[in-house]
Amino acid sequence: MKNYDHQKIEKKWQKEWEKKKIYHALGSGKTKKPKYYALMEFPYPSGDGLHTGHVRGYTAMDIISRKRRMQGFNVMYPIGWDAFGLPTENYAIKTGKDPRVVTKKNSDNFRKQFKELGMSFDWSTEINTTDPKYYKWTQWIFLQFLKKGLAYKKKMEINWCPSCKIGLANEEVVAGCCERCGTPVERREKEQWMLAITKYAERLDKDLDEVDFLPHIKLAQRNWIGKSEGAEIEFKLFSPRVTLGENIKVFTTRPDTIFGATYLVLAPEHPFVKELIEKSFNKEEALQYTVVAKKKTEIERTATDKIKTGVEIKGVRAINPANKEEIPVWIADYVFPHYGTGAIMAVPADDERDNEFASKYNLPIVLDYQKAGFEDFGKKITTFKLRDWVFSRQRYWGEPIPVVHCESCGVVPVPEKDLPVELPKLTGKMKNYQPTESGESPLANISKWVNTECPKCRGKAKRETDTMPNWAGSSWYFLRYTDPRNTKEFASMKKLRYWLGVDPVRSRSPLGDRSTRELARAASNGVDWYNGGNEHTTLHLLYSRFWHKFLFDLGLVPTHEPYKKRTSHGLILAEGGEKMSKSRGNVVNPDDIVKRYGADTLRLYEMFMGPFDQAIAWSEESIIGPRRFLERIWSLQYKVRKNKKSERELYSWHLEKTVRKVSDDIEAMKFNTAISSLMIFTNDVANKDSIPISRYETILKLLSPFAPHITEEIWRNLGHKKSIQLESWPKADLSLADQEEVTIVVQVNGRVRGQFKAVRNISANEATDIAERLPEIQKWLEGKEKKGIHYVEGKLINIVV
Ligand code: ANZ
Ligand code: ZN
Repeated sequence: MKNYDHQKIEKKWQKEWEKKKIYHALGSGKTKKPKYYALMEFPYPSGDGLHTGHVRGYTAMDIISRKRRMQGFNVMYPIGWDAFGLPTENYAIKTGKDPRVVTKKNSDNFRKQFKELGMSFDWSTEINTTDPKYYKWTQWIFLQFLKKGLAYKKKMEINWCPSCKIGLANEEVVAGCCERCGTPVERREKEQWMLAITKYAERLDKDLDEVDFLPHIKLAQRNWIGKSEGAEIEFKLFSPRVTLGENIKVFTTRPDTIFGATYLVLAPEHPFVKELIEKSFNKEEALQYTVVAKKKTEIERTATDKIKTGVEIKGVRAINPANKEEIPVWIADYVFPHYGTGAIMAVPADDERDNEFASKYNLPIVLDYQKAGFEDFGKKITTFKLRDWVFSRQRYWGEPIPVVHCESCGVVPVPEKDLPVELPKLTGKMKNYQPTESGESPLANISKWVNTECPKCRGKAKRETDTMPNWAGSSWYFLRYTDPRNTKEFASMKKLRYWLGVDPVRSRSPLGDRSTRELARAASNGVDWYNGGNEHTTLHLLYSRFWHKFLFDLGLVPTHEPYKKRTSHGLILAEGGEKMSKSRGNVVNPDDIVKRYGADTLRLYEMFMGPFDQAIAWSEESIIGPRRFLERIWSLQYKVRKNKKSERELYSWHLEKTVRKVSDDIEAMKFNTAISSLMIFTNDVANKDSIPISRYETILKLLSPFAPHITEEIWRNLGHKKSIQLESWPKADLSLADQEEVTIVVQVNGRVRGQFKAVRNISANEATDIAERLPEIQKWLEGKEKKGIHYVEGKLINIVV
């Protein structure tokens, strides 16, 4: 009996699989198998290497992919590197290295690690967002946004991290601090490139109905988009000194409360504020308030525990259109400039925020007011919390925004034939480039690169020095995988159609009157299954849906949603339940585990450690369980009985139930319970002196997506010439699975008089029939009148006489 030598086995099969290209996805027309596109978010190749947290999500999609191949699909499970971004740039600056060199080294390491984990990636489609051949198309897509007026420049108050020296999107600010380094964020005004994602808000919200995302993912997207339906109501303004021309529009979701509106509130940033203050009696005081309020971050303003502040615009009044009463007008920072109309009618009787404010400033609270009909005042409007996307970064390591600024022509897009606009190589003193104090990109200092010629008038022009945010390359990468080496288009429609399926909305007519939504659900469209981190539920997921819809509108992609199904996994925490981080020094490197226990054990452990969607703490001690299980599987090969004795013995209800359970649990991402059912079955047979080969082979097949190396080795030891992964997935014989044999106890008048064996799901009638025929029962029934039957399924039957 040979020992289970994981190091030897794993290296051997990884080499063999690569040589035989068994994970290569075939193109359209090359196979009759149905396609399956399985995707896991591509990693940022950091200097720390892949950690055990990464392994969880990739292993999960690897299991799905391997099962799908065995189910007869042509599977693509691709991988690449989302490699632009700050950590690499900061590290490069610190060490004086070129970020390209750093990126190459890091991604080489990630690749090696992934291979050692036995991931069934199709390496022929590997991509890297920092490759100019890739970001050429990221820039090209940006130019399409520009052409359609969806990319624009705007002076913006931005969140500024004084430590990273970078502008942050709202999404990158967590509790008032920089998401990356934790430094408190400041406000700064800067010209920024923006992408008009709000133009797609309605569709991004509505089309969630059509996709199969986990409920909490849909909810998070909906909350982020923040669609709200209500009414816009106009209030006339007047002041004793002047007549005011324009009315104030307020947004309310409760027009029925208008009779209870006792004052108006404007956001400090409301466009009327400046002029109204001019006309007020308390100019100084009001002005002072707006200056202070505008300095606060949004986080400070939204904090619910904070004491509300505001100032009245004295001398300016409004008329409540419902009861024609004169009401005061205030400025307060609990009203936000970018939501609704930036102004509200305050109903302190029914709105908590208004109530708190009114109590503080002694404003009237009318409790008993008349309710209006919802339709009586109002123009119906819809508003969204979603804002346009700040698309500029003032850093080196990102895609250059492909426009030039010409002295006479203004902003001119770089002609498509001149793409990519490559980042300048770092030579000489540029090697020590730093983000600038002024907030300009370090690219601004590279005059040779910046100074260029206007493509329109050939006059002097300067290149845009802002680069794109690190969310750009990931907004369309799943499209590039389908056609990664295309130099003419970001991906050909033919390949996109094959891998994403055809959009049901476009091809709806032949199916007559079925609703679009129904069709969309029924049709195969988009990436079949996309798994990723919960932290990307609102940003990356929404951004990529937005880009995809935009490309759909241009006729460049075949579906209007990119992902058919989206799931997410919980984090792996360090031992003791803390977050794994380099600074805490508690990061577990998978390389050590792979060396000591093997990739199969690590994969199995990570899938077994707890429910997939929940955060779970690493525990070195617990790895031993999965390792022992694999050793048991290994030793069973020496107990195999090859001569098939009888059909009855070959199949058992327990095996069939295990097949069914593992198959179903993988689909539901209940990997932990799938594994435990395999363990239970194995324990069951391990106690016997031999195992029929067909049962053993079924177990190996079920285990192979989880532990591909050991199962492959044993499979070949059993004499098979081809890979176990080319076998088909076991099908449960459901009739057998239901035929578990149980012992049914027979009682007469509540006393046990006998028993018999039957299948668990035997009906009450059948059970009665058998019970009454048993000789040991018959003697208790003879000559007596039957009064009733009590049957407990699969357990007990009581005959009352
Ligand atoms: C009167 C009222 C009475 C309101 C009542 C609520 C309850 P959602 O549901 O989140 O969309 N509001 C409107 N614009 C605002 C802004 N820019 N900043 C802060 N608050 C604003 O919230 C809509 C409600 O939030 C609106 O309905 C408005 O207050 C307030 F018993 O109007 B309501
Ligand atoms: Zn010009």
